[in-house]
Amino acid sequence: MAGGDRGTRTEEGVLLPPGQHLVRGWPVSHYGPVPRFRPERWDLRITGATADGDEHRWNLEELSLLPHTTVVADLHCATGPTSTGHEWFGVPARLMLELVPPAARVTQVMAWAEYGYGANLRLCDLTSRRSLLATHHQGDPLTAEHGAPLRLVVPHLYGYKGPKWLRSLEYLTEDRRGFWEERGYHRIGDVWREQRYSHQEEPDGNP
Ligand SMILES: Nc1nc2c(c(=O)[nH]1)N[C@H]1C(S)=C(S)[C@@H](COP(=O)(O)O)O[C@H]1N2
Ligand SMILES: [Mo]
Repeated sequence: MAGGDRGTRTEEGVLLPPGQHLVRGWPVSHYGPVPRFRPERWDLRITGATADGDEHRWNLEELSLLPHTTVVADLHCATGPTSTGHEWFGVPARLMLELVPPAARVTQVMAWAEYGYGANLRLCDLTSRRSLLATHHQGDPLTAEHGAPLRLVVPHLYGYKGPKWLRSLEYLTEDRRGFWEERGYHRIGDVWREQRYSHQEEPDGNP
């Protein structure tokens, strides 16, 4: 069974993480307004403690020239709903970390979206085989409300760990909390361990 011995199998054959319920379709869920996409101004940046000390940037065309892959995954919101069967297409997050290696002292990464939304992630969650910087969903470009032109997808973590409208990855050398992590949500957010709330965090956890 994927993800260990937790979770329940629904009548539809979907393996649900503990405490989640199945929803039909694909709800839109985020805090704040949907940003307007301005292609001429848009870039993706990798900043912070890079091994070479430099900031790296890609525009959408440069990003589209990188190797892409498809990942089919469910999307688990930490408030309970799970939507299923999402086919994401994009650049493996692991590839970005290979192109721009973090300095040895980097402990985690802040994934930043438009309007200052951020999610802190461990390096191991980003280098996980199924983590993706997605541009497409079920073969079509992402819609504005679902994160166009780019969103982070980390299938084994709750939805709040996957910023829509992704703009940068910042390599961090100290512990920092993202938007929902500062508002009572878990700093790791593993759905199969039901790491939903910050009060569940263990003091010796990593990061
Ligand atoms: N920029 C940004 N990304 C975000 C959020 C947000 O508020 N802002 N909410 C997250 C949460 S809590 C969830 S569950 C998913 C929902 O994605 P969906 O609207 O495509 O279903 O987006 C995530 N990405
Ligand atoms: Mo969510």
